[in-house]
Amino acid sequence: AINLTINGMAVTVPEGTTILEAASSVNINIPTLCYLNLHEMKMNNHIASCRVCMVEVEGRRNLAPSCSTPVAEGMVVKTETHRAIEARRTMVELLLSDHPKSCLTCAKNLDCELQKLAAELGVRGIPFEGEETNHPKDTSSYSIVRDPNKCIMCRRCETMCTEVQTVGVYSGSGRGFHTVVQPAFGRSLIDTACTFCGQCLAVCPTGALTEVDHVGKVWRELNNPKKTVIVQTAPAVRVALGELFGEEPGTVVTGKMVAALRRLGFDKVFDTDFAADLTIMEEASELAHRLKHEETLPILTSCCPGWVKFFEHQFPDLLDIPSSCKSPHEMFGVIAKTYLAGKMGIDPKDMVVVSVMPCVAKKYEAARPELAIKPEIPDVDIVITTRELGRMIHEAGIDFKSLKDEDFDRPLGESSGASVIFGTTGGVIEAALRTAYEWLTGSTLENVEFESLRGMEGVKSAKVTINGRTLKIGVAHGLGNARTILEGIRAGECQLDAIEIMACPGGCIGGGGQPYHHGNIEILKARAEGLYKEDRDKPIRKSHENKEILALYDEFLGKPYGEKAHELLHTSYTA
Ligand code: HC1
Ligand code: SF4
Repeated sequence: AINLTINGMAVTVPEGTTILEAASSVNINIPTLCYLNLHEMKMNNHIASCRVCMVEVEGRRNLAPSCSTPVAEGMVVKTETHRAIEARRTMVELLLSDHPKSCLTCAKNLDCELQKLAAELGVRGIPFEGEETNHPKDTSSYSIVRDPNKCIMCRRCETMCTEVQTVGVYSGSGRGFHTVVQPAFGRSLIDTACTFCGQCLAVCPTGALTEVDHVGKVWRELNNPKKTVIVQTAPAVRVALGELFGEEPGTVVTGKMVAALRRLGFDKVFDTDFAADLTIMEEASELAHRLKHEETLPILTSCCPGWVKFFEHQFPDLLDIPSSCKSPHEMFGVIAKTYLAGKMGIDPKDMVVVSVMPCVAKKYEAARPELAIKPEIPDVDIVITTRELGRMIHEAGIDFKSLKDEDFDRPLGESSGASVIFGTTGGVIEAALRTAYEWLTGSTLENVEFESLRGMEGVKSAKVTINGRTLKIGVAHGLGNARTILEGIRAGECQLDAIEIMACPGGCIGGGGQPYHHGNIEILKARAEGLYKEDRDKPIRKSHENKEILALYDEFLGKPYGEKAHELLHTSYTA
């Protein structure tokens, strides 16, 4: 252990700790900008480029960047000297000197870390008048907008994309004033291997990376009297939306969210969770089918569109192993435009399905041509993120906190606890096991909670014995972890039978469309806990016990994994 003093306080920390971490362990906050800390996910931005976290270390002539300076025995650190504060303010002023001053109209207004720092440090003018750059915006994709003029070269996006996701879309190019972090050869995102996972925009401190905004499109449909506009909400939205209205992370706001969606004018409010139960019926059947017919294993979950894009692009030789199930919100869309439209007596052309998702890749997924009933009738019409829904509620002047809880519309509104946990890493495979176990053994699964599949560790595994055969289950979140597993499969070294993969660290709760967590893993843990709580509170916890699902098969779909289910609920992949 190392002993040092920070602002006169004695502090003892393990060797290798940085000054920043040591300070934070005694609740001394040093401002940061380029820094990222998601250690448990092995994610650090080490470049110390922004110099905003400078502190004074006794005996050293120069200030030290606290994020990258390790502690040493007997060190005396001062974080609040006039010199340190002045240095920080100067760094922020320099960053602002060539930064667009369009904060009022920026998509990151009030969420921008640079703006917040300028406010906290009391920047009242910019002494250096720099030339502003004028790079074109990249609006080539369905998911992400890149505005290079707002890039401050912190390189968090590059760390995220290259080290955590191993996709490697971004790198610094050009020199000096004209340096910019961008895809190689200045390509548009759509022409790269980008998976649209949105993790780069989740960590971008400024408005350089934001989601494609579909709020206007939703308002237009809501105001079109010819259209029946229905909405569905993803599992992870309900434990994060409240953060936009002052609730603690992880607060479950399902009832208020439903009430708010009705106030916004949606004709029906449904739950993607219903379709998550439907996905389990299909996926568990597919697993049972592959086991029985000794077909290819492992089976991989396929509900995450960032992950789907990743394996299509990077592992085109393995396209036969992922499950053929569409993702839950796509399944929901297709059921709404067939079964529900029929029940309601409306033409599917006049129905608009809006998905509220924690994810920006879902925007791109909804536009995939094969995920449609006909070319002019997509399964899902519009996807908005949790943040965009929050904005609509603010725009409409709804007092979210005072709303009384309301329940989803029926049918297609009922869901099990299994479907709720889809939103966190490990949840999809846990949900699948609850059903597969009972179907394959014919006996009741008493303890439905698979502890070893939970938590924030990057790769997790468990063994489950079914009819004398031990199934090996794996979970990976973050595409770098997924790559490790896929390379094992390609090399024939992977012993796993069923694997869940989610592109975003933490799963959907950490999606690129969620309220910004600014690199704080505790927020992800709180959201996961919120989902596990909702699971525990549900009267049914297994997908195959959902009565509305059973009725849907009875009245409309026939058998799980049967002919009609294949036609509507399954898809295929392209290299
Ligand atoms: Fe997800 Fe899913 S869990 S992919 O993370 O399978 O986005 O929440 O809606 O579709 O259900 C996201 C979440 C979501 C789907 C489901
Ligand atoms: Fe990389 Fe994901 Fe960002 Fe695409 S969306 S650039 S894959 S981090």
